[in-house]
Amino acid sequence: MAGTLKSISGKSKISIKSKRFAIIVAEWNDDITEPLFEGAYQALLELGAKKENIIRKNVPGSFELPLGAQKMADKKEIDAVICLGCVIQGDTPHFDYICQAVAYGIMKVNLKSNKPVAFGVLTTLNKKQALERAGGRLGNKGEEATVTVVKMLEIQ
Ligand code: RBF
Repeated sequence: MAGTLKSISGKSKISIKSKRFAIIVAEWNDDITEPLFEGAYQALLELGAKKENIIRKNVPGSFELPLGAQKMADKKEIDAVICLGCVIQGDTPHFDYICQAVAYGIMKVNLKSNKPVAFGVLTTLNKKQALERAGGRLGNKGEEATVTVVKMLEIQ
């Protein structure tokens, strides 16, 4: 697990005050991806990022996250990218195709850009499981995606 905000708050080895972040949000299942965005955004602020250094871009669905991430990671001024999406198995026979494509695509952007690109994509069996991970009893995976990129920025 990436760890919680509490686990790195005040202990981070680097300052992210001057770091610039892009958050890419899939519009599909936006009742889930909006709370994921809030979790990721608030965590960045809590860890010291400046509002003016955080940009948000929407993409239609999770399948579009890798291209959205690549466009952002290609920008010199962006230091890290957070991808947020939600694919629900019950809703789509495309589940495996979408999940595999997104995971592989995001991993490729990490390696190609040499910048941290977080996979904050819920892949759940149903809406209830997604809600539990978007600010419910199992935390907020958007927040964890922020913790992940901050930890990766520490690796020089
Ligand atoms: N995008 C998601 O982010 N989550 C989904 O659960 C999801 N289900 C889909 C189900 C079907 C049948 C289709 C055709 C698309 C789905 N998408 C979903 C959208 C997908 O990520 C992408 O935006 C579209 O396929 C257009 O490239």
